[in-house]
Amino acid sequence: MTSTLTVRTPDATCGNCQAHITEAAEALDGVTAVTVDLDTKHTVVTFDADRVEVAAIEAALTDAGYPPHPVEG
Ligand SMILES: [Cu+2]
Repeated sequence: MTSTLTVRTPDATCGNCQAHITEAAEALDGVTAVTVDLDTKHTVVTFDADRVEVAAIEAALTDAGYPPHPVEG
């Protein structure tokens, strides 16, 4: 089942950060799309919930240097 995870990644400041986050998340089996919005600092990960868990995605972002935070509001 396709799911999306939206988190805040306040450490993302430029295109390189976008690339690093995208690369880290897409390295996980089951992640199908990643978008990083540098204005809102929101990262949206589209994934197959049967193949990868939210915790694994969050761990991958943290390992890459961009610890995810809950989206406010
Ligand atoms: Cu950067």
